[in-house]
Amino acid sequence: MRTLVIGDIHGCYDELRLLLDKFNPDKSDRIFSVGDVINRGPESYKCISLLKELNVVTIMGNHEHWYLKCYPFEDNTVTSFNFRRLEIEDHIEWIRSLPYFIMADDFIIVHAGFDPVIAFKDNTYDMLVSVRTLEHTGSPWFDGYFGSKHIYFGHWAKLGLFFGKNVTNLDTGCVYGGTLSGYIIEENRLIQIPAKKTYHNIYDETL
Ligand SMILES: [Mn+2]
Repeated sequence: MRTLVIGDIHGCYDELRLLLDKFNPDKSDRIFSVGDVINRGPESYKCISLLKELNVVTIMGNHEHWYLKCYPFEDNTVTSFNFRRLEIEDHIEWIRSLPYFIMADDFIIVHAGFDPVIAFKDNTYDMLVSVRTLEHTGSPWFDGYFGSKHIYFGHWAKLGLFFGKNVTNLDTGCVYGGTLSGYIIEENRLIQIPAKKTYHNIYDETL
C-alpha cells in the first residue's frame, strides 16, 4: 500500500493525468489531494471528474471553500476568483462533501495549515484553508509547529516545494507554469510533472 499526496491542481488536467500515470496506482494504494482542484487553470470540471473516478480523497481548498460561500452566484462570474459557475456546478455536492483536513495516525493533510498556538480542532475553517504567515508572529505558521504528525499541505506556491522537519508544502505552482507535485509517503519519493504552459500569473496569487 502506497499513499500519494497531490499538491494544488487548479484545473491542470493534462498534468494531473500524467502525474497519476506516473504513480500508476493499484487497488491497494490511496491518493489524497490537498485541495484547490479548481479555478485559474483550464479544466476544473475534468479534474474533479477524474478525482471522483479514482476515489481521490480531496481536502477542501480555499478556492472550493470560496466557491461554496459564493454559491449560488448572482451572475456567472465572481471577480476575485473569476471562475464560471456553470463550469463545475454539476459537482457541487462533491465540493460540499470535502473534509477540511484528514488526520491519520502519523500525518495530517490540510490545504494551508493552522495556528499551532490553538488546538488543531479549534482552528477555523478559514484558517485551515488560507493561513500562510501568522498575524501574531509574522512568521510561517509551521515555525511554531512541533507536533509529531507530519503535515502535508499546499496553498503556498510562492514558498514552493518545502520539506521541513515535520511539514511538507506540495504546492509547486503548476498553474503558474511551475510543476504539479505528488509525494509518495512510504517511499519518501517526490514525483513531478512540469506545466505545459503558464496558465495564470503568479503575482495574482493573493488568495
Ligand atoms: Mn492554490
